[in-house]
Amino acid sequence: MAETPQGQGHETLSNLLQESRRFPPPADLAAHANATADTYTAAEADRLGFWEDQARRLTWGRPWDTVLEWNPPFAKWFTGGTLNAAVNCLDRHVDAGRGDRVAYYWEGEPGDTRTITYAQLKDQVCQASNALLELGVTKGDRVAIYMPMIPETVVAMLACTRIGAVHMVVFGGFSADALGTRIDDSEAKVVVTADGGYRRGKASSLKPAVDEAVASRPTVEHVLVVRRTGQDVDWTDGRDVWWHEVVDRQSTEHAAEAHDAEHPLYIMYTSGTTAKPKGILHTTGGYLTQVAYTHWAVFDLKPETDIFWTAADIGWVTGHSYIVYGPLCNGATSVMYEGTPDTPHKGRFWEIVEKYRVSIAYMAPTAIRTFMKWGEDIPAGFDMSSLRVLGSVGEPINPEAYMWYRKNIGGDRTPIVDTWWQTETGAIMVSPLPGVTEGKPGAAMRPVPGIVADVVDEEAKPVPNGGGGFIVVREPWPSMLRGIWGDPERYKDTYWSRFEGLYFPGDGAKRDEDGDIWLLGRVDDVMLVSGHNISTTEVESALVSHSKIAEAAVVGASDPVTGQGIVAFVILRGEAGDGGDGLVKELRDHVSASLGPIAKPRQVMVVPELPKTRSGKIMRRLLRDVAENRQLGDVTTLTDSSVMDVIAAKLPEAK
Ligand code: 6R9
Repeated sequence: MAETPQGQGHETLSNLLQESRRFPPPADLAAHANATADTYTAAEADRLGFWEDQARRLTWGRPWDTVLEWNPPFAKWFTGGTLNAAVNCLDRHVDAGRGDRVAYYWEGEPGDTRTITYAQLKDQVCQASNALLELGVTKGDRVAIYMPMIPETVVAMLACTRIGAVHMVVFGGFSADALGTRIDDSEAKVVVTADGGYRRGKASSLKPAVDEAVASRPTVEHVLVVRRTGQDVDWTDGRDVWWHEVVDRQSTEHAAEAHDAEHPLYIMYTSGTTAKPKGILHTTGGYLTQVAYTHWAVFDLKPETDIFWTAADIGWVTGHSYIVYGPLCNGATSVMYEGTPDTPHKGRFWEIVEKYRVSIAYMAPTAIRTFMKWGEDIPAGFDMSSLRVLGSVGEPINPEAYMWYRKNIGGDRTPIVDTWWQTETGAIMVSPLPGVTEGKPGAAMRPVPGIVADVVDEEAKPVPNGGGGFIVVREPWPSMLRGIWGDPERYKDTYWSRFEGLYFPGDGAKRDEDGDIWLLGRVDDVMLVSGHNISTTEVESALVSHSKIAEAAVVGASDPVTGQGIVAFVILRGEAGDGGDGLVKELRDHVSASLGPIAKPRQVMVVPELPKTRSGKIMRRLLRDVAENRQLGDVTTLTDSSVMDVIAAKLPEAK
């Protein structure tokens, strides 16, 4: 067997960290699965033909002339074709007699609920489209959406796409500053917001941040405000308008135009775990094709019977693709939840699963590790027998968390699909198929049909089984980003310059002995200790596999002897108390025993919280700043910027 050359790519440490159990697809699921093993064969035999077949899931105004125009690194899919995203999400289902089907069961945090059918959603979207037109928004204009998780957020997005405006959703937890820089970059003309929303049992405000952000930003002509909480808001006459005053009086008729397949659909700023946020641009035909296909194939979605729930925020790409566009294109019934998982009690998610009989649930490992911390008694109190497929997204899922999820949420019955993708890829790229692939805790397994991804070493050579390196994508895919808003050079530099002719997502990966793919975290987060590349993910998984640890974040801090030394920040499980006297030694020894002495942390610090983005990704660069006694870098994409003060206060030696 060929070896990964010394010092190149990642060495794979995790041989000892093996959860060797395997979970074949349940027989009944496999027997009726949407996607079968043949799908891979079909897609390999004629990749572009396969994507054309998937594009036929959509309703086109005019069919495409050319499936792919590829001028590396710029792709155009389905050129010559026209379609309207809102029509694909709504009108065609209503026209086919499915208007009474529920699109969303919406659950507000305080317990208020709304049930919205496809016909109702279509009417609301038409009204909002007419309102945006009245406010002067025209095709191609950018509209910022800074909202809580309420149905109007979806209505606003679809109203934009209906009239050909480009939405730019900013996570409602971000600051005025983060909103402002995104408005600057996208030159948004209108901001859609709400007075506030409910989080952690109380009304939080949004409008003051918008007021602050738009005060010095003349591109913004209007602020359209949904009344959600009823709290007092400052008002700028002429600029600010209430949603209920402007939208509700509009006609529910709006004749939608079919836009070009490559017409911009939305801009989404990346989570920025490592650098300044980038405005990722997605267009219409290819994006909808791949989100609809993957939602159907990866989750085995049966629109007539499934209740689908992505427990994520719409301000994250996961919400765009798998709360809004994928489910609606497929005519699915989804659950949408406004608030936090521990309000008013720590069983809220499972109560929602029980209440709506959720059959497919999709969430992030960070949430799963939080539930682990709270203990298995909590989910045990609810009937979750309706669940049949579980999904994970956002970070590598540690084998420990996978097993906990499968057992305590999935009743040891449901397959788990660990889906790897990015804001930039638009849709799922690497994932098991629940009716085909054997589940392997911690592995994302293989590229979905129609995607050509690989693991390569420093020289772009494919690694052999057992080898580590970088994940790359070899061929353009329908939902790929079309660029970085206003910055084509940065697009080329960031994604296409590392390896000639290959898309470089920036993640480390390995292939195991079976050839299956494991993701190992951001390359920027990889540590170099005494000449060895060590993945933060693997050390974190080793720490989380210790019975006292719920969450861990690991960084490489500069070290005079070893180049970098491993510094671990850990959160204890509830039942572990203060961890006991010998905790630090215990953990260092545990990592050493699991992965080898080279991976033994130099320091271990117990902290109450970790700095995270809106999608729950740990911002290791900030922890690195702490570990190296530096001033903190950009904190605007943190969900809660006070976390860094809490951590610094715990670490006298790191201040
Ligand atoms: C969808 C989303 C993208 C980055 C990506 C990678 C990490 C996402 C993952 C995963 C391992 C998975 N990531 N899913 N790593 N296994 N199943 O998260 O988009 O916010 O742009 O983040 O997230 O590092 O490069 P985005």
